Amino acid sequence: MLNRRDFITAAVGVAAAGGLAACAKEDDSTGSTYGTGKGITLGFSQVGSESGWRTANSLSVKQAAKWQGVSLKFSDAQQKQENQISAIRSYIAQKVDVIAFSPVVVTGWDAVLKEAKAAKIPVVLTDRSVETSDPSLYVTLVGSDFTAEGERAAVLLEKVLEKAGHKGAVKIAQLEGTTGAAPAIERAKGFAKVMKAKHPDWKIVASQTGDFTRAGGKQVMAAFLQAHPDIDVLFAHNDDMAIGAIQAIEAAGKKPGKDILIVSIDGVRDGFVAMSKGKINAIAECNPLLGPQLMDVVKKVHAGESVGRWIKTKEADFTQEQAKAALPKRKY
Ligand code: GZL
Repeated sequence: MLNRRDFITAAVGVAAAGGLAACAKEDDSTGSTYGTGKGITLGFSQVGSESGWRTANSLSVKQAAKWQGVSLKFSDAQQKQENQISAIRSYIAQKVDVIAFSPVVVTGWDAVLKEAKAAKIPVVLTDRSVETSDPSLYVTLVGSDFTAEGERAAVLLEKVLEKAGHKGAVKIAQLEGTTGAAPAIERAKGFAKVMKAKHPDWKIVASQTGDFTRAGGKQVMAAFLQAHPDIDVLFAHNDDMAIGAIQAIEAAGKKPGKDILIVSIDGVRDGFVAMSKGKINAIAECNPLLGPQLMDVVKKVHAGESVGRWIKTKEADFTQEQAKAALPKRKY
């Protein structure tokens, strides 16, 4: 039997919990309203689990679906296009209401997207885009501007070089993302555009894919250092490859962030930790928290409402000075 004090404590606890639950129903602080996706079944094919960015992205999609009451069928393709195509075919067979996916590479989707169109199932792209001969094969893309991210990384490198007092030629190694993936193609393009327009003394002396993974970044950076011991800068298409490269740089007896300046893209927690330790000099953020925007689009598409062709995510740039202060507030 509860005594009076315990009873009041318990009652207050229940009321508080109820209150929290009640106020939580109004807003998940991302502007989406609670439970308005009930009755919708979404088939989602995820690239894989190759990076910290991908982990945060998958969690965001799952949490947003739960919050909005969308019934989510989720598959992890282990970075294989054939697995994504199989998953999409399975969603078509299950007659889901909407299909969404993050295409591992840009090409090879027309056939399966035509099957979805024939089955009258709308398709939403998230994160990465596709090249297609028929724009009607998908409704919209919810994701970042990767070319702009490459340009932003180059502008961050300008600041990093100035702060380091670097004079003269700049020898750059580039760790590319997955071959054929939109972020890899477009980040390289954006970076090269700024180089060509403003920096004749910058030269990319080595460039190879590390497949967006830590292991890939470490292995390829070790090879880079063998062939080019005088590299000044590493431009990595994501933090996970940069973190792998840091291990190779330190194994070669060099100081990452000092002997070799590092600029990366993503802004995952471990990237911020490396920046706060002085091992990465700057990061152009690529926001993985696409879940709420995706669910809002899915609801609109299901209701037959029109949506924009490209729903871009908001993101910022961070230098070492900002890293420590920003770290506690990072959501991923
Ligand atoms: C970018 C995303 C990329 C990240 C990597 O939107 O597709 O894939 O930059 C991830 O970390 O593996």
